[in-house]
Amino acid sequence: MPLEGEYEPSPQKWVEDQVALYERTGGAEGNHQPGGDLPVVILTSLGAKSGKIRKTPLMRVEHDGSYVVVASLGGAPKHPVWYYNLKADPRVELQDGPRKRDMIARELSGAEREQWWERAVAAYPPYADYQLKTDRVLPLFVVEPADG
Ligand code: F42
Repeated sequence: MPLEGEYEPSPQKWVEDQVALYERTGGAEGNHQPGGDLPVVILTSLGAKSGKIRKTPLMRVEHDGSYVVVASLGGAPKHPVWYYNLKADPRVELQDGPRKRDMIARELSGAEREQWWERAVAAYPPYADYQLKTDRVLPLFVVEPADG
């Protein structure tokens, strides 16, 4: 069931623009990280305080139909705000290219986190540098199809 609510674009114009381009072209454009050529997905979440629809470009790390999203924020000392949305309500939507699906996000720990961390770093090596930059343990969420 798609999330319902009023879409509130990111206050970061380049993020707002990338989301609009990605959605307008079905992921054919706006599908790389700034200045790079690695694939990106769009995660839709519900604002934990506002209840608004939030859309966040994130690196695409996929395995057997599930994805991992990394709340890295470039290794900043604080979590990105979307982290709190997923903690408050695990129902998300993930758009990968032209396909947008209802998904459930679950924060990872232990061996399962390690397995997905390896996949994330393999897909986007800068994640390893980001983790070295901060004492904060970068949160990982596995994002799985809501219909199992
Ligand atoms: N960020 C990552 O953390 N990991 C990635 O892998 C990643 C990849 C990526 C690829 C391409 C690209 O263009 C950007 C990429 N980013 C990546 C950056 C990502 O898209 C976000 O811009 C970044 O993670 C920051 O997310 P943020 O949610 O902290 O954004 C802030 C600026 C924001 O949107 N703030 C809003 C505001 O109005 O200030 C509020 C957003 C929000 O969700 N508010 C909640 C609400 O209720 O509406 C409140 C939540 C709460 O409890 O406080």
